[in-house]
Amino acid sequence: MRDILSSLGLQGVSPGAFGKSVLSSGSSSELAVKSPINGEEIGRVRVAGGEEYERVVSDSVEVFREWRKVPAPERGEVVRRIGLALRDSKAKLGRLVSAETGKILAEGEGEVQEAIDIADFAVGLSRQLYGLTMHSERRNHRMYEQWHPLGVVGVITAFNFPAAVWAWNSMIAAVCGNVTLWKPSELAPLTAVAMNSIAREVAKGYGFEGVFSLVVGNGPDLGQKIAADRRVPVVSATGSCRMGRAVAKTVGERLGRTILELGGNNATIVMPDADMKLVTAGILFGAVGTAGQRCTSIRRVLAHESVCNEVVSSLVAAYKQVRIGNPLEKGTLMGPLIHSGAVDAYRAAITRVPKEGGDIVYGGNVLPGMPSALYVEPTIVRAKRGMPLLAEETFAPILYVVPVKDLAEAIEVNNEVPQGLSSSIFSRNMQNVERFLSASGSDCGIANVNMGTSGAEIGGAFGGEKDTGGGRESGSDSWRQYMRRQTCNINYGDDMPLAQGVVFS
Ligand code: UN1
Repeated sequence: MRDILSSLGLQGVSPGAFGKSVLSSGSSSELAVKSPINGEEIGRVRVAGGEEYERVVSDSVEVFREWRKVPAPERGEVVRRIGLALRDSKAKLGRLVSAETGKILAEGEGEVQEAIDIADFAVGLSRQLYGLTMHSERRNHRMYEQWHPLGVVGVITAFNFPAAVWAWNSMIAAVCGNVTLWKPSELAPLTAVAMNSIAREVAKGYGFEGVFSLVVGNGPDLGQKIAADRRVPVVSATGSCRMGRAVAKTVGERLGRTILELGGNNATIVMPDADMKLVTAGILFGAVGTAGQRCTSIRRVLAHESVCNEVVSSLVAAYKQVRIGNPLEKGTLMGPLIHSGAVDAYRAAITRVPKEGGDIVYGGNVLPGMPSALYVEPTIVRAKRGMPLLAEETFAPILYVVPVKDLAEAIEVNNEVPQGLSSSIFSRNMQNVERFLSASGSDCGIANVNMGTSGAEIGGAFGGEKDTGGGRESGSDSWRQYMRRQTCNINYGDDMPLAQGVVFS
């Protein structure tokens, strides 16, 4: 790990404030980063103090003034190079993601791939920031809309996707002509420093190092500073609903924009006509992948009562095969949880299961004798509709299987939680599928068929409704949120006709 860190430029205490240049003085407070794999310290980052924050933001504003003048396809060229640089370091970065978050290597590398993919997407997008042209109702007039960059985009990310979520935001923001101010999770700042440094190094070659700035904090202070800062017109935040509410309130007070991607409580519906092989494989990845710590993780299975027992027994058989251990070792499917607070939340939920009328049919224990105290068993609970636990997102691998009598009830249960990120259905019946996808079907931002709820591709818009916050990041037309729309009217005639036929003379 030490070699990997030093080859990514992370030796000793890494600086935690990057504006137009690396700021290393200022705050003396350091963040020790411990790997959840074995509790060992893998690195240190200096926390950005108030003065450094000020410098970084004023640098960002200054860099934006120039960056916005660079033609979008040229900005795309910078991002293309970043994608190439990420490819060169994919293996190392993937290992660092795994070491810092505890996700298995395949998922660590997959996350870096997600960053590469969005860079490629953004390159194409840099030539496609289209606006519409409308026919004016006034003679000799032209009306059209164009899109301009907004400025400094604040990006607050969570520990579980310490590379990809920043990339979704910053690669798109960059081709749109914005600069990004990143505040990563204090649980995964090393990946942030490494990713950001790669982007900065490439941008530096074009004289624009400060397009990608970074401030590492410890606790909510810096996030709140960003939320309150009028120099940051848009704040994209990923994390808990509690964090999102605080950010939205502060940004809302100054009438800024937010792009929120908050909690999920995702369900998959299993109909009697489903392909059980797909059901088991899809749910296994969705519920156990990343140790249940994706906001898209499957938390609830809504199984038709006629297949509920079959679903449970095939999942139990699959769960028995899951190798839990060091995520850096080949063959491991599940690593540790991120920290002791996550283990406490897992335990607290497990304790509530019988009290609320549920039955633990698999797992339920924290594993002894592991390299750290953060390894838990993936857990399957037979649950009943209405259990309060079902409305909550516990960021751990606990899966609730709820029997439902028909599709209508399944959709109701799918939608009766506060969150609305992702959802899916397993069925080979097109009526079931289309009803699930219809306006009276799933109310979530993502609706999948014959697959789980997690593992979205970057090409689609990513995000969800209700308590998930309503934001959309990544693909499709999410770029529009990082730009301001300007409607332009041009009179190329010799008269002054007014709209709506108004005569003013
Ligand atoms: C998250 O957990 O915040 O769809 C993002 C997925 C990943 C992204 C998850 N591509 O599971």
